[in-house]
Amino acid sequence: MATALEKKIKGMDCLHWVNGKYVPSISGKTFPNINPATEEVIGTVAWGGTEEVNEAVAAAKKALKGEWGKMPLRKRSAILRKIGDLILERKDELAMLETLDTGKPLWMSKSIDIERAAFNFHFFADYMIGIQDEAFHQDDIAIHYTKRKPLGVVGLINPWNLPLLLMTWKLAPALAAGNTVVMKPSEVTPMTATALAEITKEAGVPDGVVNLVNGFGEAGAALSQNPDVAGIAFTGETVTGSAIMKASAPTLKKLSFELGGKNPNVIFADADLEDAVETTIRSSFQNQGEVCLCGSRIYVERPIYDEFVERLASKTRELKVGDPLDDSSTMGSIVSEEHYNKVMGYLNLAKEEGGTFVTGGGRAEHMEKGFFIEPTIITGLGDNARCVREEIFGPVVTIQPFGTEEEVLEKVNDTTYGLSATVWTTNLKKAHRFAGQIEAGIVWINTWFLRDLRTPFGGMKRSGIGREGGHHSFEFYTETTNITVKL
Ligand code: NAD
Ligand code: 6OD
Repeated sequence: MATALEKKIKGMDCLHWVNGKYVPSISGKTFPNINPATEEVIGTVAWGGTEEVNEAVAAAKKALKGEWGKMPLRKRSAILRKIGDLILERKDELAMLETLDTGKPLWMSKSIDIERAAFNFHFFADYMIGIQDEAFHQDDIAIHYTKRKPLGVVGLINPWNLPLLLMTWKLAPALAAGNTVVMKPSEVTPMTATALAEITKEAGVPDGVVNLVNGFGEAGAALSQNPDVAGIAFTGETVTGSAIMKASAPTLKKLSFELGGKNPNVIFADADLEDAVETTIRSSFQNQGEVCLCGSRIYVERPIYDEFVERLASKTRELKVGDPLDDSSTMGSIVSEEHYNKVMGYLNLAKEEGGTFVTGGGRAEHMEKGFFIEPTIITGLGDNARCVREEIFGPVVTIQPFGTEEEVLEKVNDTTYGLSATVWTTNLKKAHRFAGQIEAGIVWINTWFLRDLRTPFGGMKRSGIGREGGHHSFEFYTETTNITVKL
């Protein structure tokens, strides 16, 4: 259960953060922030648009010329480490804000979102020290070497599902590389990023280096259009990625996109079934299924199909959808009314498409208020059903049987997305052979969402452009000059 301290935190009003200070919108306009688990208003959010974005970008541009970019590496690294430390010091408060904003269980906010947000800073504080440049001097004619420079002012635009985890996943490497930034959190979940802004100042980040504008898509669009923004790191829907690419085209910004997915989870007959079922519960329903990596298309080899469906359904019925502040809840509410309606729309569609609900199929009726949906397993849908092809981004999975490796590989790759995939088999040769043919940026074998922050993270096809993590993040957040010295 939530502690007394956490119960006291009821939300907060969110302003913008420009040049080291919280500021309201120029127009004074705000919009309400709703707790999706109670439908109560928990604060107001400053409504930023082009004017606010332009001010924030101007502050970030000015700060580029200041001490930040010139700061010795060790000092900048120490500041990043301190941000991580301060996030951990404020873990209970930040976790509460995250839960009030998203509806996810508080224990999850603490043990996953906020822990990882701190680790993002600790990781990049260390990693930045080891970044290497290149040098070539094979003959006596010249020496060639590269020098990395910050990209410049970078826009960080993020979604609502893992708000602080994803914002810090971009902010930490952006700062490590010496950039200045304008953050644009989701309008649905503004609180932790807004709190993070002042944490960066407390840790020693100079004014103007970190800025934040709250608001809707128009604020993100203004960032994408601003000629002084050198790059946009965006996580969100594929269609929003297209809009950002279009808006950024006239000023040819560098883009890093982490977009949607419809990730396959393939279970071969020789899999360790117990492990596959346990992990599939997580990969289907963790964070209410609102994780871009969730394996929402499950394919099971025919000899074990019935047993797998039965075992997964039985474990799914043990999940407890409930009050996010209650530690015994395994799932909380969907993030917003709008998203709840979208997911419910897909459940209605599944019925029309001829699907069978093995579990769930609608609202969690025992919850009087809030946007709660039962974990839902659907069988009986064909490959062309919209629920099998489109990203639902909720606690909904489909299961289909397959006969051969070739057949399932075709199904796995028959999608415009290419973010991640999971494969379950105890046959090592098959695991490697199959994984190597999957058109996705990330493939997990006999596990799911097991992360090492040095590895490339991102999707192919319409699931993204570029990779984040380790040196891949530095490739995005820096520009390189090659210098040649004639001998
Ligand atoms: P979204 O695309 O609707 O919004 C994301 C952000 O973009 C928000 O801050 C929003 O205000 C802003 N935005 C909206 N319109 C914009 C525009 N025209 N220009 C610039 N910015 C704009 O996404 P969402 O609904 O918040 O998040 C869910 C989506 O995010 C899902 O598709 C999910 O798969 C994806 N996602 C992907 C990853 C990944 O790593 N690939 C991670 C998390 C979420
Ligand atoms: O673990 C990460 O680094 C990451 N970017 C996770 C994204 C999850 C999507 O919802």
